[in-house]
Amino acid sequence: MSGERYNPREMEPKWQKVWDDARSFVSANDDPREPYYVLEMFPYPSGRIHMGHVRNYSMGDVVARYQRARGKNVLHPMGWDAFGLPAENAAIERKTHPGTWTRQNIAAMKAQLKSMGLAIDWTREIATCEPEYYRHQQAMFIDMMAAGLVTRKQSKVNWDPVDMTVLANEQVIDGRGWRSGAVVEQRELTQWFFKISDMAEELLEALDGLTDWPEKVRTMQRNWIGKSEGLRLLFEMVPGNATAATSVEVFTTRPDTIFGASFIALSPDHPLTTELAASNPELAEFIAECHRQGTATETLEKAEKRGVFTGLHVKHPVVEGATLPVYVANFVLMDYGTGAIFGCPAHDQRDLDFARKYDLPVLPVVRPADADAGFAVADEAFTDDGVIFNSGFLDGLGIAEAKKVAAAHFADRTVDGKPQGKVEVNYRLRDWGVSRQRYWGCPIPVIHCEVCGTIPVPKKDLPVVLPEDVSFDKPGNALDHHPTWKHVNCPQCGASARRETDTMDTFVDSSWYFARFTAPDADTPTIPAVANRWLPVDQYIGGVEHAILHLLYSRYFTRAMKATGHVGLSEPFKGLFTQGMVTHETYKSPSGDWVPPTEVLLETTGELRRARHIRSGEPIAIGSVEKMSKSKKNVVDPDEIVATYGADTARWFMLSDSPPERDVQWTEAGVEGASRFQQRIWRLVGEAIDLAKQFPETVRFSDDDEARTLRKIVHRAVHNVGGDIEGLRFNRAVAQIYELTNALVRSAGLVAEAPTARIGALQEGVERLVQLLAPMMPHLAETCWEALGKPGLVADAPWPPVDPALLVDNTVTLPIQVNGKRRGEITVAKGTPATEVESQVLSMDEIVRILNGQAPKKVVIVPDRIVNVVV
Ligand code: ANZ
Ligand code: ZN
Repeated sequence: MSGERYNPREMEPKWQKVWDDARSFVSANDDPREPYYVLEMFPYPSGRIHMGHVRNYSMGDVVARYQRARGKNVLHPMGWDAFGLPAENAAIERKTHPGTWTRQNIAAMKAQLKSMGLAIDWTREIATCEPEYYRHQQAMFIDMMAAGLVTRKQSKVNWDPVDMTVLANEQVIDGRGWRSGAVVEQRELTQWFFKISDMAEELLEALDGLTDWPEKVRTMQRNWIGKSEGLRLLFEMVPGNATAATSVEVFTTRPDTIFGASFIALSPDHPLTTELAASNPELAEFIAECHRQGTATETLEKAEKRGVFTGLHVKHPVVEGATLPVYVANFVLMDYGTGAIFGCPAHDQRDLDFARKYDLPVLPVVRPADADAGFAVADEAFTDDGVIFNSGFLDGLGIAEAKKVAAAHFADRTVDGKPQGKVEVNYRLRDWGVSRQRYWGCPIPVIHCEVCGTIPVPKKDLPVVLPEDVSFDKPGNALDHHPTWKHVNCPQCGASARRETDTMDTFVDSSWYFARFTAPDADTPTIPAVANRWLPVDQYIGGVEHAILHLLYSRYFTRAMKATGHVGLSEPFKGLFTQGMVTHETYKSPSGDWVPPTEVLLETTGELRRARHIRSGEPIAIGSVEKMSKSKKNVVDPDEIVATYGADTARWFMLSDSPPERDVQWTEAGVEGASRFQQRIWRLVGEAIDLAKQFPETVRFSDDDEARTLRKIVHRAVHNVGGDIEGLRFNRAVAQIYELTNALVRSAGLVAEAPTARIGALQEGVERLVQLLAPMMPHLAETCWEALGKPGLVADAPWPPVDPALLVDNTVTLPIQVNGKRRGEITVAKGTPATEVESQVLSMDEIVRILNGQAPKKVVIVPDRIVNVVV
């Protein structure tokens, strides 16, 4: 059989069918084995899988197959994050229904995933766009309303004044509507919210317990939640101001800097601002401008700090007789703290930029410990720790101490009959606005009745199904435009009422799919006992781009499901792994156009690499290595790779080349290397089979030195590969397998020259190698397993046991005496327990022969010294 090339194109579909027919990866909820849940973030059905998916699912698949081999009941499901805007855009462009487009994409991508040979339980497949899924989401929304977890309030949306529609953030390009090109406005709309901010503290604290998450993800979540402890501080208006307001309340985290205050700034949306703007055209114009600028945190941070003086003044709270001017400033947000600040330019960069622009005083009040009283601030605010100065009763204190003293000082004073200062904890985390004015999402199950108010759809009337006959001719929410859908009778009083036409943010869909997988056909959202058995997900794998929102929302939603009785746990993901990206070189033609890798011919002469266009022959410039993206055309299509090299090669390369958390660069040379390795394994297995046929009598297992050396290599590899897979160090597992293969190839050469006892060890080694490969190159492994004449599927074979004696280098060799006569020896790990040594000795060929079926009278073992068998 050696000599034949391994043909993945023939073997891969064959084994995929065998696994399918055997239902190899279907997991039962009542399986008594220990459960293990491995999950990769489910894909959006965009149409085709990309290399990032291949990498992600290859990793999850290794874990799934490995844990199965370890005897676990593995849950490894797949589904589709199937709602969202691209389907509506496609509907507009192609005049198809979003559902048609989505379901076609799902079918295409499913076929692609199947061609990868993933060990997935497809019987649990779910798509979030199907009523069978979203009806349960609607039921939970109603439960959450009843539990007080949902609220309705005013919130800003992007409004396209030409298309007369709300735009999603990604539809606003450079401040303009993506279709109309009109300047987008901010509008207030009543919207649905999940009250996630109520859980800010809990979500923050519980991060400490997520020890199997990358530290960087936990840090990102902490920052997103953004806890800050500070003070609400009242500033008294100077009498005679042109307003009825008698005070302004600010939020500050730095009351220690109060002596350095030089102005007050209000948000453009502060009620006082609104009041003043009524009679101040300059201010009104400024507010309008701020609204055009948008509220995205990013834009605000980058934008120039600007403001308008209101004409008002407040009293300086600690400097007798001094006053501070009141501005309206673009960098003060209405929905944080109190929507007003005091500015201390010397110790806050935004305040400093502002002060320089409007010529306001910059008085330093914190100096570095080693600076003197002449310390000044130029263009950079001083934000480090230091010593308070220029600050009356705070002088000489450290920052932390000064914060406390200042807080106590203001707590004792009153303004407007209230304490001037009140300690307060603030969180940056906002409530989760889930309303979307879109068709292709989960309808919010609510009815608005003029008599009864806003009431949930009775559960018996669920699901609230999206209408099929929709038109996308008009911009905006097709659900709202539908002629009949929203007109219903009130379920309470029967009067004519109106359905809610907002649909849910698609992040809601992905906040509980992992729970639905545990009982995908249940007629309740979950079967709590089943969900509690499977969850939390033991290992979740996905892109770091989801480190904040998706993971935070899932953590919140799991808590909401707990509060409403759908699960019994708070944290959905025990282990989290974020994989790096797949990158590729970029190529550019002389005219400056990006050129896809398939059109580029690479030539290497020595150190020099050059590229030409395959068809035209024109020179191509080799550019930097970038994340694969359509815009730079540096993508490789998984289908083509699978067709050319096979899925195993693609999987192997994705796992082999870099640590999984780092980026991996896709290169032709790398894939070819992986493909050659596949053939090498196949040749080795063929050789081992031929040798076994050639020397059938020497195949027996024997334990001479040579054989033991090889066996040590084999057992160490089994041990290490298992450990590396458990630690998700796939590239190291791959490296171990390469080494093992080298050792086995060498050994096969030696055996061929001079058949020795080593042939048994070679045989064992090749079998183990195939088992180690099975999680990574499952098709090749099955083919080899079959060729070796092993029964059943390697996918069902238990992970090979490791002989601990072969892992330790400090072994001892004990002489074996039978009735006082030396009959052989045994090598075991130092300190091997007597019972273990005894059972090994009694199973040795030589001893079995001497005992001739009799049981020994006595076995005396002096640990690490000698074995005496008495018959
Ligand atoms: C005075 C001060 C002096 C401040 C100083 C900082 C440095 P974190 O830690 O993120 O909570 N702030 C308060 N409310 C704001 C709002 N609605 N929009 C924009 N900025 C706001 O930040 C709290 C600090 O951010 C507060 O402390 C306040 O400025 C500002 F040397 O007060 B500080
Ligand atoms: Zn009613």
